[in-house]
Amino acid sequence: MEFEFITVNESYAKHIALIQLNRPKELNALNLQLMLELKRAFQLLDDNDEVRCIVITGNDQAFAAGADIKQMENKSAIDLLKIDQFETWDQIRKTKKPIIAAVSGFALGGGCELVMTCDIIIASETAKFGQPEIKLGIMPGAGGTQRLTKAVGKALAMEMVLTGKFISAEEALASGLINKVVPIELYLEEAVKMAKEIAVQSPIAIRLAKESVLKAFDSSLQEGLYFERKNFYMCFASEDQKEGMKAFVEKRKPVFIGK
Ligand code: DAK
Repeated sequence: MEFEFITVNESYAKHIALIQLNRPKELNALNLQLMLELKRAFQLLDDNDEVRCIVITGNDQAFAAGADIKQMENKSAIDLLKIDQFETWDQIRKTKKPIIAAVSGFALGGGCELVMTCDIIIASETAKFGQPEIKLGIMPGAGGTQRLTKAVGKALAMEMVLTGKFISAEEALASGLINKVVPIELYLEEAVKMAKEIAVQSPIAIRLAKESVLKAFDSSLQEGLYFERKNFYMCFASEDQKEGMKAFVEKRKPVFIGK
């Protein structure tokens, strides 16, 4: 796959694809083209049956320092409306396969929002998370006020959004924003390790389970429980369910095929 601002490796490891943001001089600032490339990459990987888990990363210095301020500077509200970047973000959010973010350095503004649309977040000790839009006279627009608040709670979210302060990887871990902090030389390796644990499971059960967990964010408990129940029944329509349970009874490792 040929892209200008990202690189995509569909078979980084068995059943695992790697997307790398690649605008290092601009700290991976998310310009419009980069976001369109990301949307396309996630669609292609979602459609590729060989891929079971997607890892997205930046570089040691930055995951992404936010949307491209230079590109946004002179835009009017109507320009933004016409560009309709939300369509791109919505499509990325709809990716069915699990996404693990491997984060080092800055994850700010749109960069932090992109990280929060991922399913699991592994960070290096140097990672810094923040929603500094307030310092630019704007506010988060790609889910920051909602996902951050749901992840870390009102107190810290309010402080981060209203002051623009960054939090460290350790603070992000303690507040429930991320899954794990590891030394800088290990963050990608650790993310791929977790991707491998996911990739050996039934892709069907994984898809339904991801969908069900995400449902908890935008529904009442009762609605979420009904949704979960439907997806739980659906697992029993798969060959993988039969294989998984048969393997348990036969005391061997299951081999899942995604059917
Ligand atoms: N945009 C454009 N360029 C950026 C950038 C950004 N967000 N962040 C850094 N750069 C560029 C710098 O301009 C600099 O370029 P040159 O001057 O060398 O040409 C280069 O990257 C290196 O940056 P610094 O020299 O500033 O490096 P430092 O280590 O001194 O500082 C920093 C690192 C991350 C603290 C600093 O660069 C910084 O504060 N960056 C801005 C962070 C920020 O405010 N981020 C939020 C941006 S607003 C939407 C979806 C999402 C969004 C909006 C709408 N829709 C769906 C409609 C999101 C909005 C945002 O993210």
